[in-house]
Amino acid sequence: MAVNFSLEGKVALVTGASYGIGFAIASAYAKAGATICFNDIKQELVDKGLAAYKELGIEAHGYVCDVTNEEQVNALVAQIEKEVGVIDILVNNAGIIKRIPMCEMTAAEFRQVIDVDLNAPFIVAKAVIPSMIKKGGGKIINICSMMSELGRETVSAYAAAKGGLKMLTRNICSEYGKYNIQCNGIGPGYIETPQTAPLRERQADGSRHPFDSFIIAKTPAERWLKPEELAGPAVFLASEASDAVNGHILYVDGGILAYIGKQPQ
Ligand code: NAP
Ligand code: GCO
Repeated sequence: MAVNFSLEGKVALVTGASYGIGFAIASAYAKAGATICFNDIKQELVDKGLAAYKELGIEAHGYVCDVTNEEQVNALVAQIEKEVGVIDILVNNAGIIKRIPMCEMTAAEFRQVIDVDLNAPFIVAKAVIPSMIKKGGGKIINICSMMSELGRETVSAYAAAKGGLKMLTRNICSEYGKYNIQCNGIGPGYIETPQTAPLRERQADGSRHPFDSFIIAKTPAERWLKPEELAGPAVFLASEASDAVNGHILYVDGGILAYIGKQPQ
């Protein structure tokens, strides 16, 4: 039996996909046959994203939308349905992080991270599910994190959000699986994107950032991963090949979660 990894004829919305992980996933979806829709907060970034997709031969549809704003999200989904078609695949990718020791973080800063990384995936999923039900099914992929499973200093809000996103994923699976909607998560390891650039900055003496060395020691492959390495798992979870997979968080971490870390030499 041929396994169907094709996304031909599908409409995909990847949030926050002007660059970074979202851009890599959306580009892979386009190569698998999907029509790509993406959003960003700023028109200039949407325009930069459109140009970057075009360089890859991808005619994407870009929209300005703050995913934390329910009115903007509902208007975005309605516009996509009118201009492109019903959304078959949603990737809740947009996200922020604030690296601040918890007792120095303000409640407003904590709430801002929760708003983007947890409330927004709820808002966007809620906006696309009704049409998915009418159409007979759909795919929702939430971009989780190592911090869906682990904590570390300075990322209390992010870990709380990504832990919550893991359970929101399982709950959407539980509540909407009967409508042939599969909701899964991807838990990337440490990926080379603008979000992690501060953790990889070379020191004044040219040495590696201490956190860079830390991740090298925590990753069996002894390297950071690239956004493109998420493409295969993301296409799998968006395709018919994963119709029996639901509520699962697929960790694409190079083995970090399986590894205690390199022993001192
Ligand atoms: P990134 O480079 O910082 O890109 C994040 C994207 O989200 C940007 O396009 C950003 O747009 C957009 N965004 C932020 N807030 C938004 C909002 N309110 N409305 C709409 N768009 C918004 O991050 P990344 O590394 O590609 O990460 C993408 C996702 O993967 C995030 O959910 C992140 O938590 C997760 N993740 C990342 C890693 C990693 O190692 N990089 C690992 C695990 C999980 P602006 O530029 O306009 O802010
Ligand atoms: C951090 C990093 C991580 C990654 C990712 C790991 O500060 O620890 O930003 O949180 O972004 O979430 O899976």
